[in-house]
Amino acid sequence: MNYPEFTSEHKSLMSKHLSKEIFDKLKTKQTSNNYTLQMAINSGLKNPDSGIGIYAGDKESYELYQDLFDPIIKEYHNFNTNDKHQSNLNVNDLKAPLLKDADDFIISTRIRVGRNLDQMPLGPSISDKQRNEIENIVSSSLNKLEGDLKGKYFSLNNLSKEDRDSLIKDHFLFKEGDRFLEAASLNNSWPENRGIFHNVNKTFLVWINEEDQLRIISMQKGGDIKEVFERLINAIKFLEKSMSFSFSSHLGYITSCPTNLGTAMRASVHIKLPKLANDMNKFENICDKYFLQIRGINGEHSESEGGIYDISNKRRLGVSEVQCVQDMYDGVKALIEVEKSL
Ligand code: ADP
Ligand code: DAR
Repeated sequence: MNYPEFTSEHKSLMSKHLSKEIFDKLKTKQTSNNYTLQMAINSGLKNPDSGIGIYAGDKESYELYQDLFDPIIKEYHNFNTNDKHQSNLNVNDLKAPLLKDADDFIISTRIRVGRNLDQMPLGPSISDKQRNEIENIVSSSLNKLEGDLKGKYFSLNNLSKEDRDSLIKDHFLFKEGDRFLEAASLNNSWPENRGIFHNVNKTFLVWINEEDQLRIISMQKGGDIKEVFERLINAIKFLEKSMSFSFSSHLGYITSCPTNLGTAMRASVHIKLPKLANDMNKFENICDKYFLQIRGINGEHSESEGGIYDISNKRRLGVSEVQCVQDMYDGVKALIEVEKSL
């Protein structure tokens, strides 16, 4: 493999930090899962518009290729090589009384975490056999859930196109892997061993073998952020009884994309802010102050519609799960106050 010819088109943190010196040091290495530097950066090379441009194929990748991952993690998360990550999933530490205007502005609330099984490589380098094993381990555990988490697992192969499209339209199911995931080998053998578990009310869902091996999701209409968080915590604690998730004291929960490291949590609301939508400078300044990210309402790389935005925490690594949700709550409260004042 020759040193890539990066051009001004390449916008990713990978292209910014992959010097010829680092490339020459890492280009012949491979992890115990035979995951190479070329595999790690392929998505960023094939998609020059990538923001990050690199994926890990296993927990080992973050150490073996740390000369490249560390400056990317530092720039994205403001997190240093020797920093430690602390998890906190105690809902009692969250200060989030129901916002009195919640239902006037907040259409829905969703909090998700990514998880990967400790004994497996990550999605970019797992085999078809391992992906099948993961689906069996996770779905059989989920099918033992009781109470309001009780539900059913649906493999993509067993869902009609109409049902798949309806679940995607209603924001419950992932879209088929995009070109970034495709070039990272995360769509390999699609749709085999991919699927979704959900309870009757679709307030608790788990995606299996998308970008991470699990995406554990709690969501509901309205703005009761604490109730959504509590349901997610209960589900995580149940799953932890029957499976061990990949975790390190430095990087927290290990994920295929470095942007999700740490808590692997995105806590979001779909919120109506039509007046702030007319003053994006003010809107973005408030979001920056509260460490919030603005997205469209159909997931990543989508646009806002009708003055409705997906607002979520930007910080994931070096802060706890409680802090991620607190960031989102405090920011959403501030946005509503400003929207009301305009
Ligand atoms: P992730 O948050 O897991 O990284 P995306 O941002 O792509 O994934 O969103 C996945 C799906 O979840 C999309 O259909 C998106 O519209 C939906 N979604 C995200 N946040 C909310 C929310 N607060 N309420 C309803 N749906 C949401
Ligand atoms: N599209 C890739 C990943 C960005 C972060 N989003 C994830 N992980 N879904 C990029 O490098 O832009």
